[in-house]
Amino acid sequence: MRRTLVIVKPDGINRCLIGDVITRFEKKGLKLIGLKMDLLKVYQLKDHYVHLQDKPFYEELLEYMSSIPCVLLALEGKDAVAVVRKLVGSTNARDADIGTIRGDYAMSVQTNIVHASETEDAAEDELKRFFKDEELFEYDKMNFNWLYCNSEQGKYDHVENEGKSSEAEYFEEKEEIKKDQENE
Ligand code: IDP
Ligand code: MG
Repeated sequence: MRRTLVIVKPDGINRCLIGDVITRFEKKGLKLIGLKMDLLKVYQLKDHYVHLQDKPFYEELLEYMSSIPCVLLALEGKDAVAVVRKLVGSTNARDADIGTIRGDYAMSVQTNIVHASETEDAAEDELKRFFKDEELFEYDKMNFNWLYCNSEQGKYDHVENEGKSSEAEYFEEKEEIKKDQENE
């Protein structure tokens, strides 16, 4: 399972979209493992947006992102980083696909409702930047078995570790044990 960061930005808060944004991720099947409101500090944002420091809109971006509190979500799921980026849509909300958060709710390249980590490495760095270890939770979710098949849940990892290569071999072995037991 992978983890990723989403920030409901100041325009998302002002446009009363916190609930809708969380609902979209929840309904997709992403697991909420951290949630909080925070006024982002300029020093945090300077790290967060270091890749944009030479852009003409950089100062305005820092000002906008630190203007009022944001809502931060840590989400977990298989391929969570890519799945969440897909749900969020492209940066310029006017070009974003309908059905995505930005495509459905925004009109701007800057005030585009949410931030979502771009890569798995970035996600790990960003989660560390905005969440303390004790603010991220591990817990069982009731619908987990309906969301992922057994192999996607890593149920056969131990078999592979024992030198078996596949789910099929695991079942073959289980069948053999069953037959042996019947013959005893
Ligand atoms: P992303 O949010 O889709 O990952 P990035 O290129 O990483 O896009 O940019 C970070 C944020 O900077 C955007 O979400 C947006 O708020 C702002 N931004 C990006 N490009 C522009 C621009 O051309 N004008 C104004 N703001 C921009
Ligand atoms: Mg980005």
